[in-house]
Amino acid sequence: MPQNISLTRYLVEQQRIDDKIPAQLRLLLEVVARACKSISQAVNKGALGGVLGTAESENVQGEIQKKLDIIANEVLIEANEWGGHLAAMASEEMDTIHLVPNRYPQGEYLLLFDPLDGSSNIDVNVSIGTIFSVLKKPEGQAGVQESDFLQAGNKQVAAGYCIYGPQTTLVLTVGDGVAMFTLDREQGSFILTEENLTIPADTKEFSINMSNKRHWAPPVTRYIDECLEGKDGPRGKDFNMRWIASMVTDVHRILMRGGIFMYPWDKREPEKAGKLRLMYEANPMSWLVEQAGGMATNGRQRILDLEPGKLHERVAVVLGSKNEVERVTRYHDTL
Ligand code: AHM
Ligand code: MG
Repeated sequence: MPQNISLTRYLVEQQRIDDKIPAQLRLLLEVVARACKSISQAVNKGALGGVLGTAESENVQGEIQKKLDIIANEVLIEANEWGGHLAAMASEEMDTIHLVPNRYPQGEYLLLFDPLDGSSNIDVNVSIGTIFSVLKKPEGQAGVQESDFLQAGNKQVAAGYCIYGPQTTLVLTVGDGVAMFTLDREQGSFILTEENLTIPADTKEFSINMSNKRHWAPPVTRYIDECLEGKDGPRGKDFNMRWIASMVTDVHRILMRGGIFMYPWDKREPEKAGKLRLMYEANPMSWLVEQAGGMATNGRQRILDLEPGKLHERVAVVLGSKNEVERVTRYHDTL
């Protein structure tokens, strides 16, 4: 791989290939990356920057907001409002969509994000991240409505996340494989550090919040029980478990070395499909995983084919190494 390719150069070169990244989309991705750099700085300062702890507010999901949830949300909005590449934004932290103010030109893209995923890890200095998904505004209409955002994940034109961990790393797809960039703080830019990330089809590592076991549906219990039986059980091998409670970090591990991640439906709130949000958590992560050769379902159907009914819709998530996700999905068919 050539050395020292910045995100900017990578995007320009991608744009030259069949105009794969139109100019507005390139600008959008650069702006999101710039916003992630600011969020990364705020995260790094921690207590010194007065950014830890809880704010006085709740978001639309009824969750108490952390100061950093709000800061990250504002950074992303302010960075993206004026460039002329966006028509509107939607976020986990905002009840409804945020239109680009009239004083700025309107672009053709819609941006969705979870500004700070893994909020419960902020105050304990464990990796957290920003997840984003980009859609095109439907053609031939003036203005933007919330319903314009309700497109299946297979309509995404770009998706990615930035993880704030020991390194700050941006992982991106525009539908042609997955590329990874590491923030070089001296240069102040994201540098390409890996291309064509690939998830192995088999794994010995699963990721699920085991404390919810008593609430799971039978196919999930069966799958995990079989893993726990180890090499003397039906799977014939020992499994390891990891659960970081930041989806962005758990999925990053899977992109790096394989594994299966699950946040399944459970019976505590049967009307909700699960905890995670379809449009700005499951869809972008599912596309990245598929682009890396993995698979993502809600236990029954491909996540990217689900037609969203509302902006903050929740979904059960099973994603990662293909053969394992296929197995869990098969168990849902037979139980
Ligand atoms: P958040 O977006 O409010 O941070 O919530 C989503 C997070 C995911 O990152 C993670 O996989 C999950 O919630 C952890 O949930 P739990 O605390 O139930 O294990
Ligand atoms: Mg989240």
